Amino acid sequence: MPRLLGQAALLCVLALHVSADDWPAESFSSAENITVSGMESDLSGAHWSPPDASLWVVRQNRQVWKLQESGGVFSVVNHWTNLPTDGDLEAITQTDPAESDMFCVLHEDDGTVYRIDVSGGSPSLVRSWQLTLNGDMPYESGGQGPEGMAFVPDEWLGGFVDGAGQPYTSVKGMGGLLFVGHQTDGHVYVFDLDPDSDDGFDFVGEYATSRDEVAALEFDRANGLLYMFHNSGGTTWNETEVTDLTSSIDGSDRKFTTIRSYSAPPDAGGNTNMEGIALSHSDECDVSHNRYFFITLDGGGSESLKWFEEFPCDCNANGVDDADDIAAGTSEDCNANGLLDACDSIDGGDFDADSDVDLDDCASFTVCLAGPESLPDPADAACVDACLSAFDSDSDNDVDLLDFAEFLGAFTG
Ligand SMILES: [Ca+2]
Ligand SMILES: [Ca+2]
Ligand SMILES: [Ca+2]
Ligand SMILES: [Ca+2]
Repeated sequence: MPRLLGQAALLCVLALHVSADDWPAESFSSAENITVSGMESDLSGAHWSPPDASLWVVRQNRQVWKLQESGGVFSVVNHWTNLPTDGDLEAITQTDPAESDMFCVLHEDDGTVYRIDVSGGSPSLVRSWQLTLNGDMPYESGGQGPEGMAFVPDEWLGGFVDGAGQPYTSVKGMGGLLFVGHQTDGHVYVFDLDPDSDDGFDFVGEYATSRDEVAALEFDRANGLLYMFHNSGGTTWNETEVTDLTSSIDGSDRKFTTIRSYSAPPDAGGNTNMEGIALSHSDECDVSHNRYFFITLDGGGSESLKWFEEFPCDCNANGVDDADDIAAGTSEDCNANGLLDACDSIDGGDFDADSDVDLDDCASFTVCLAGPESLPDPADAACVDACLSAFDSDSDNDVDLLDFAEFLGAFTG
């Protein structure tokens, strides 16, 4: 084959699978090991709950732990055993994170989702839905079954369509849809659950991903992106694929749009049977624009649950890490609170977007003050817009003493 033609053919092959970016957070060995006794084998799924900043972890044999951070350490605040479910649990999520005593777990064999209430201390079964019942989603076969689960509220389903390509939001009463990732073919199956009826659900659609295995799903309620974790089933590869839930026809499948992919941490050695992920949401970023990412390992022994603190935020959901947005000059963080200003609400005198108008905001006012009919002149010229959003109350493109009078009126201290 002529050399150029050969190169073109190679490029076409490469284009079939867009290679993942390097793991963006700290190394596996640098990440905190937060494994506790009892997690050393068969740990399978994880979920992050923003309202009380809790991490939920499920083990195959009907056990769930809830952990919270205090003083830089994650420790167990609850541990439930013998859940009223079948045996092989592989994923955990919440349909409403504000309900801090309710969660759902997924049974791998037949794809049953159990909704559990722990408000009474011991776990009680609220509802169950066997999602394989009507043949929409395959049972486990040859060790390959439904392994990942995430709930997506209706407000984030604007670009989502059902299997027929039609816009779809929930109609059964749950306020969103349940996404289930399957190890066979790496497809995601979406269901509309009836909260009041055992086995009451509608099948919404089946979606291909960029890999032929899905081990875990986690949805970020702050940026509307779904994080899909692929595990080759052993030591070959692990990858996090990010989708905005839009999809298109790809051969005989409908396939989710991939806006980003990350390789897994490369230094986990042979210990790469990663089966679960959780991540804090992109409105929980630190000042370096990073957040938490957790990985569970099946058979990881004393290192079965790892906590990474440097996973990048993407609060504006553009597939670009926010720190890179800032470096490229496409976005700013003028109030230095870790969120891109486009993700903040900077207005009404509240420059640092912390829901008050106080002396901190007053200090920023003095930086932005340039007098009548002059654009603000902050040290970072890219922050003119942030000055105007916060302080130009009469919308005449200056920050002057007329605006200061309004600022004083809004002062909350
Ligand atoms: Ca971004
Ligand atoms: Ca900001
Ligand atoms: Ca403020
Ligand atoms: Ca003004």
